[in-house]
Amino acid sequence: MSAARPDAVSAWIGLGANLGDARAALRAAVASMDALADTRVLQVSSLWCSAPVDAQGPDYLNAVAHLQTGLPALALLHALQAIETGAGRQRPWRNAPRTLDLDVLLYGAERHGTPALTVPHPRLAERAFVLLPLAELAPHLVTPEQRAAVAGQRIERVADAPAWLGGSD
Ligand code: PH2
Ligand code: MG
Ligand code: MG
Repeated sequence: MSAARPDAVSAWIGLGANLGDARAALRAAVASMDALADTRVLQVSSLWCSAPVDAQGPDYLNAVAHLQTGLPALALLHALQAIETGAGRQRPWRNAPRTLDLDVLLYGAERHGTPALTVPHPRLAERAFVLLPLAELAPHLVTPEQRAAVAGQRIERVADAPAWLGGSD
């Protein structure tokens, strides 16, 4: 684990996968994020199983991780994309099934919009698979109205943290 700088910011990362051994991919991604320069994983949510939203294919496994990082937002994005690539991520079409997806949901209080990165994530509030694990870690970041708006989406908590991060299933 590399020490985060004292001026590091809190970043909230959405993890998802619905191809291959999704649980193993999410578990490995948590370890890879913790190994990034100037970055520590402070908290990881439970593991959730969710129906694809605006997408086709198998059900997803999803989780949210809370990082403390000294990396600037774009450097963090690029580091997450390298982890996705290392996990065999391919991008044949928009929202295609994937071996690993790592999305920057929130980067401190920063509001930032470029073609490469928009934070807060523009679809954060539309997705139960983001809001429910995020609310576990940071209830103050999710309003009752946001929860109510996604109440119709199929999602189920399948494993507690940190148990799902352990070596055996
Ligand atoms: N990711 C998407 C599109 N749809 N649906 C679920 N349930 N989980 C995801 O992670 C997900 C999705 C695009 O990144
Ligand atoms: Mg995504
Ligand atoms: Mg993504």
